[in-house]
Amino acid sequence: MLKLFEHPLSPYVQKVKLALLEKGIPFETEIPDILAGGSAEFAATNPRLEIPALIDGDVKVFDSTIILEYLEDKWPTPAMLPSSPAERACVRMIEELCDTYYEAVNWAMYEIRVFKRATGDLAEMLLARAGEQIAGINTRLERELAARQYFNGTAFGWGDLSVFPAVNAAAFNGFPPAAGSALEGWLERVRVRPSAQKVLASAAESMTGFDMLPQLIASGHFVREYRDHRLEWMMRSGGAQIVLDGMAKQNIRFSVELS
Ligand SMILES: N[C@@H](CCC(=O)N[C@@H](CS)C(=O)NCC(=O)O)C(=O)O
Repeated sequence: MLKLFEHPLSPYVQKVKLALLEKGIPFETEIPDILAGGSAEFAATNPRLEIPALIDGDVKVFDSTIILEYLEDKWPTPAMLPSSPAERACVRMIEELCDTYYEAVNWAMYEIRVFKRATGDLAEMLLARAGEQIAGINTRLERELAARQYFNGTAFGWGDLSVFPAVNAAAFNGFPPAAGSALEGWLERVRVRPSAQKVLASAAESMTGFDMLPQLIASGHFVREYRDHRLEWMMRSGGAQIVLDGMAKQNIRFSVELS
């Protein structure tokens, strides 16, 4: 059986789980202890020590997009990618925007609200920036969706499983799609799918004990990876001091140096 290294709140993991569930592929899950370096099996599956990472027999795959490609290649039906090259390029570009732009905004809100990297005026300012950015990307997604039922066209697919974790997390954090918008209708349509219901149920379950997280961060027992677009979000949105504090307290990390 496939084994997925995961955490139920990770939007990248949620993309992969949605594809597995929509395709009806059985899989088991394990939450790796990233702080302790993960198991040897996890480290061998993803040298970056990030989730998601997938094991299929002798095959080890990391990175949500590459895992989605692998699943599509090996289990082509039901197809998550549309059939024409232009439509395929379109949903991949939507995925790219969600993975490298939208995701960072949601991640930053967790850093501030749950991990308490900032409080008071700084927190308020950063959350206001996040709200403006979400309004911007939701407007863009509204244009992409246009009059279609799904980002994939007439059926749920790659575009939808890429957008859902992002728009849903923003809504959960108090920034839902505009009332009466096509994006709002789309979110309601996707939320009731059995695959999305499963993903949301395990995400909700994983949130117990979250009130302990600020203490774990402050004590240096919990370290989060700041890389790429996430690091950029902090720097450009006014959180440079958060990055410097995290480096000084060693409760942030950058990506693993490969050997
Ligand atoms: N590009 C990767 C990104 C994966 C990623 O950043 N995962 C986060 C969880 S959402 C992670 O594992 N971070 C490790 C850490 O914070 O130590 C993908 O698409 O899979």
